[in-house]
Amino acid sequence: MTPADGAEMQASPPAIIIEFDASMRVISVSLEADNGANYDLAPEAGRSPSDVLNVPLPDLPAGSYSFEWRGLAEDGHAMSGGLEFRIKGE
Ligand SMILES: [Cu+2]
Repeated sequence: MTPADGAEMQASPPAIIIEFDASMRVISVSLEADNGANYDLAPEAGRSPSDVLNVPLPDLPAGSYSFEWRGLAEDGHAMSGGLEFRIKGE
């Protein structure tokens, strides 16, 4: 996963990238900041099955962020996950 869960970084990452063990149809993603801001994001693959979730990010201000995804595995099982990261700024 990029960034790693719990990562602290100096600058906004260009994207969130998560590699799956098998193909996943990601249905929704969400990114929420600790100031309550929500970001409207979309996976690069849209809702097509892929073994990599790549979510391009806007330039995010300093703060703590919580990212979540939900999807369906190839066998139809509902899956979800997430990660948290912090941007410290300059
Ligand atoms: Cu399953």
